[in-house]
Amino acid sequence: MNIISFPERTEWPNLLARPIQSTQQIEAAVAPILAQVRAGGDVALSELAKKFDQIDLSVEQLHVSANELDAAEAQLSDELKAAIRQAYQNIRLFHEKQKQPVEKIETMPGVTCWRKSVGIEKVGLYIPGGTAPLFSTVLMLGIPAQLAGCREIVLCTPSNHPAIYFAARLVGVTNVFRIGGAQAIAAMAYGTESVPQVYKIFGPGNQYVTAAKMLVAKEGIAIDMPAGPSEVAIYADDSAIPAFVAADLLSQAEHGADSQVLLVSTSKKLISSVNLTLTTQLGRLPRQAMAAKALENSKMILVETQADAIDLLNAYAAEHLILSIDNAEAVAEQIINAGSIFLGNYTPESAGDYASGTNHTLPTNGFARAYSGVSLDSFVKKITVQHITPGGLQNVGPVVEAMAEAESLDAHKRAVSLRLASLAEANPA
Ligand code: HSO
Ligand code: ZN
Repeated sequence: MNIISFPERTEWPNLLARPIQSTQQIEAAVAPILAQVRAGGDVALSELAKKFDQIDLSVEQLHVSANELDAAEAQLSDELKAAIRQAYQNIRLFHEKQKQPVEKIETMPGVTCWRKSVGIEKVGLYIPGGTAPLFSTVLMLGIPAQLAGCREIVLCTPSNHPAIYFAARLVGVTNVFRIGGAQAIAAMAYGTESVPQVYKIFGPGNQYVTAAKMLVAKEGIAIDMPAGPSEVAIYADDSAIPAFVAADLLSQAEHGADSQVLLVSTSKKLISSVNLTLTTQLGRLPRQAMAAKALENSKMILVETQADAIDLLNAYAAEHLILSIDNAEAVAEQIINAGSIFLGNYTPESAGDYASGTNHTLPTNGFARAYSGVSLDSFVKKITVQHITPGGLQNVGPVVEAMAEAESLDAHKRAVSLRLASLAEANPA
């Protein structure tokens, strides 16, 4: 892997830049697909399946039947089912604890305000087909949707992998459709004869799927976040175990040729050892071609001090950050930009990808500077509620009157003044 020693701070932006993705061309290719689905509904979906995926799918076959979903269970080993159920429980527990009790706040005597959480009524989950059947993502999106109380959970996937169907059943997906690509996003955004329209769309996908999500977002459909290729940054010192570090780098590199991994260290020795074992481990991977391509975009960076390492990592804002260092928890306190942090030698990112409990849908491409990963919050809206008593209005009313008058909004002021006057009339001093 590319090793860079002691780069100047002025070189950091270049060094940390993600491979550039030109979205314009892709958006131009995707826009007609969206229009076709919007106008043609189910028939368009079956035409597009033929055109792009060379599959004959009648309009009736778009919907995956309950029988097909149930049949998936018998096709999985008991071991895998037990693993999925355990992951389900851990993820559910972690997300369940994100529920916060409603707290009524009296901001002034007689003025009470609170927020209530309401699950987004209809949500759509997209699970890509492609080289890896991401049934773990069904859990990561479906569990918070289920906990949030979303009434309708629609899932589109071009894959018919039984584990995807099994996980869909576990999380209580209402309807599964055999639809992939940008057309799946269009189907959920606009609705068709068989696919219900949803209000928010979640899930990873290729550049076409991402472009489709961005386009429907402009039309007012909410999306989880702009998803880019997977990334991991690892900060390791001499307390790290080189073979573990290499394995973690490869675990993200194998996602795709466009993935990016980064190793940061103050130890030259550690960097050399990781580089050595990386080559050996890479040679043993079934997806080595893809991982090798990703490593071409990747770097090992030697820095002078821990302070440099922390600044660099905050500048990069990794989707995943592994701290394989002595004082990992203390350093984590100084990390201000990252999607998810993994501490110590025995916390591989894979644990978070599948089963420890945290969500694996995380901000990539530097979005961790301002975005959080998917959580229960992503599936709920918070509605504020307030109640003011007559006495409360006498307390807050004059404040509103003064401000409304200064903004030259007389009707606003009068909505208060009328009431205060009527109170004064009923209870003359
Ligand atoms: N690391 C991916 C999630 C994933 N890994 C799914 C394995 N399966 C993005 O966070
Ligand atoms: Zn992963």
